[in-house]
Amino acid sequence: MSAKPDKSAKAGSIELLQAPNLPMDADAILQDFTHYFGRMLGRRTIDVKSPFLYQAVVYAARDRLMERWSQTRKAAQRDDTRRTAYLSLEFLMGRLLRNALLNLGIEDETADALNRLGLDLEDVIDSERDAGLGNGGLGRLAACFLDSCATLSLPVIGYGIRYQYGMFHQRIENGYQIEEPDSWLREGFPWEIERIEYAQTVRFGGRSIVYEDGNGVTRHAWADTEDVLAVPYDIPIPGYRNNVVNTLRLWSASAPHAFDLGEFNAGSYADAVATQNEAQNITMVLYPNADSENGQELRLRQQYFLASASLQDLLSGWITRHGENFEDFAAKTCFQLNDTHPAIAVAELMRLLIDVHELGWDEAWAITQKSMAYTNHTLLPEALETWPVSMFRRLLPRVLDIIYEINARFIVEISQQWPGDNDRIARMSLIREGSEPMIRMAYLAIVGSFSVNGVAELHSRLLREGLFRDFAEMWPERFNNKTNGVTQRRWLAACNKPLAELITDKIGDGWTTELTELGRLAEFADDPDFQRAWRKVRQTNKTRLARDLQDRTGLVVNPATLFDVQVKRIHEYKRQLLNLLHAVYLYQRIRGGHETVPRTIIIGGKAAPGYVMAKKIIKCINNVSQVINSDPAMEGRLQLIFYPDYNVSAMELICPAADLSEQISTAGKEASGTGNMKFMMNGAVTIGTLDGANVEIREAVGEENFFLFGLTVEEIAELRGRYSPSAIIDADDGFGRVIAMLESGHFNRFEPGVFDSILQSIREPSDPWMTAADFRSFVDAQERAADAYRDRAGWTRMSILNSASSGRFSTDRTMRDYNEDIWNLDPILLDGT
Ligand code: 26V
Repeated sequence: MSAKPDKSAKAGSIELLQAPNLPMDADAILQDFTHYFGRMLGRRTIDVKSPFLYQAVVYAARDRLMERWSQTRKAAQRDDTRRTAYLSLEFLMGRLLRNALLNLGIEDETADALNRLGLDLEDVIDSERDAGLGNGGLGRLAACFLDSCATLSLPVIGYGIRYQYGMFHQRIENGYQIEEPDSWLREGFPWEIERIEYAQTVRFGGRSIVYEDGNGVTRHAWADTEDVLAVPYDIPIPGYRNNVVNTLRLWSASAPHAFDLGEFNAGSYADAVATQNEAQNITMVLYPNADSENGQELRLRQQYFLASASLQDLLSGWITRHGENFEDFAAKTCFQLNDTHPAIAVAELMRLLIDVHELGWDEAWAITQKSMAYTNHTLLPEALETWPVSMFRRLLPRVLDIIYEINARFIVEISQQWPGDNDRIARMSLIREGSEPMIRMAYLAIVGSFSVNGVAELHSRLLREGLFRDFAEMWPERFNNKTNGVTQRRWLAACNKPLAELITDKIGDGWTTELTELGRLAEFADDPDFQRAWRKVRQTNKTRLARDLQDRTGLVVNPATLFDVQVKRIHEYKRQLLNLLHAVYLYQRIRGGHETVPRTIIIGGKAAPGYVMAKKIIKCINNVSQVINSDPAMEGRLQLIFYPDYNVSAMELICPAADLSEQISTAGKEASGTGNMKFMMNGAVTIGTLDGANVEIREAVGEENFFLFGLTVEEIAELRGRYSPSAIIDADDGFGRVIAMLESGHFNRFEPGVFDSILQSIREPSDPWMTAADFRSFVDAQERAADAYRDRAGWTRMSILNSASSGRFSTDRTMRDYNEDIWNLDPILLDGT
């Protein structure tokens, strides 16, 4: 690399010449690894356990991303094309190393280099900690989106928060979940680059003031604020073998000055240092989604911090390129809001355009409405965000003014369209009146956006017809569906290499960037040789998972059994309880002498620390598991295992090994699901309700290759009000015995009463999840699945067809859909491509 004066660079600055891309062979990688390990990290002894091996490998790989990264930035800069900022409080990235090597195409070369030192790349890959900056589906979806956007060369930048503590680790003690902090940054995170030069100031508190500027124009300002510095850390997001490297920019909070001089001079040194601490608190910890965490002030600070820092960042880039001319801003910028979490960006963009850049209201509103797009990820009413007006007034007074103004103008619009319809105004108002008036963030997002989408066909329909009905009536053209997906690079190529190789041998490797190519596997679904190879791979994967299960739980698992898997956050609507009731049912049947297909039921997932019922469910699964697994009569027939500390890396081991994928939520409650897609892609067969993307999965694979059960959305609605779970239990002997055994205290001899609340919830006529209603139909579907599993060839065929039919569920397709209907981005054109 050398330097030269560059006319395009800022006056007085010198631009480094673009260096040629680094060599990708094992020799060169080994040389760089040695340099980083020995000279940069200052280590001499190669010990398999050392975290510095991993760091040195990352630096060697990162070097190979660096030139491509700056080339990507340059190309976007040069062409000044339209771009999208994906705003999300969560990016559940998991491990990054294997993915980076895969996308760069240097996995073998890196393994080779390490081999020469007697090291195994797999061990190094396994030593990486998960970047657990998300709760579950919503955060992982954002991570899959980034991979697909880079692969499609779409100019999309992710904006998020660099939490010091990500998703907690889960330990199980006496069956109970114990949370442990995830200090994932402790040994350093070698992927990130701090960019202090792009730090932004975010303001809180103070008061909103009105003044007249020099030209006699009335202006607003925000005075006496407490300021926090937002420092960006950039993570490279490589596309699959296309030389594109996009950016995930995560903001970290710190005090604007190391010391507040006023306080320092007043002698309060400790208070001055504490100020630093207060600022850092904003990005200290990821919130787990639970009711009890709703309405927390620190969470609102996080949301505003992300929105404000990201918008300022984008605006300052704009001004560098265009000066204070915002005419084309909306044509060249799109903000995609990942749920309502960053929805405050609607008001913040207005504030920045009006107060800082001195645009008029109408001009600012036109820009905002043309650039914002909102994705909804849940229908659960308790998950819809509202914030107390009083909290806004204290924390963000000027932003509150703007929300009131948006609402006032919106209400005028409603009354023009529906004169005198005051009920409608009350229903739609951004403010829910009451003793504690609340701001409805979803409504703010809808009013401020040109696009509102759900994440599966059913979910989008329910949004239009139910939750957002009034809004869909007012602006039908705004509402659309974008069915979720997952990236096949991580969720097949990287996590299931044996299957990926088998598939590629058969149909070539086109599927890595065009997943519908998998459809060509269908013609081999009955081919005995292919079936045998397919089964062999699946057996290998099941053995690998069995080993992992033994490491984690001490239980010995037989890989020849049917692996029946449900892994996801623990929530009542996902009905892990229904799964557990079935386990007890099987237990009783087997004790009664009934022979069935040997089965290993695996349930994994975290409960939000404040979600009491979810934690009880974990305890109950563990207690039942204890009884089943220690009963000699179950030996070789039934095992129930709770998988502790479920996370992204765990899913990479689990989904290639599952036979049966449990997607058993109450119809109408799971917006989409994405685990369902990972399982399907890897050849698991789904047992599920007509909920979320299950509907589309079943359509794609055919009803004969899907175990359907349960009430539909309409049937659930129809049953409400006359639902009588106790009557259902009384009328069904098998079900009655299951409940009786649970109620007898058989599974909690030493802790009487611990499961009372769970059992009560099942018997509750107002049970929103209607577990009892679906029990018998679930058990029947499970029996059909077991029968099908007995027929080896028949099951293998179903397994192959599931994988073959998963083409639609790639985030490459999802991102093309977003791009065609919402973003309209041109792909990045790199020099020489
Ligand atoms: C949030 C909260 C917040 C407080 C009250 C309890 C509660 C319960 C659930 C949630 C979920 C937040 C949104 C979310 O994670 N949705 C998930 O998004 C996935 C990606 O679109 C989708 O596949 C899942 O079905 C959906 O649950």
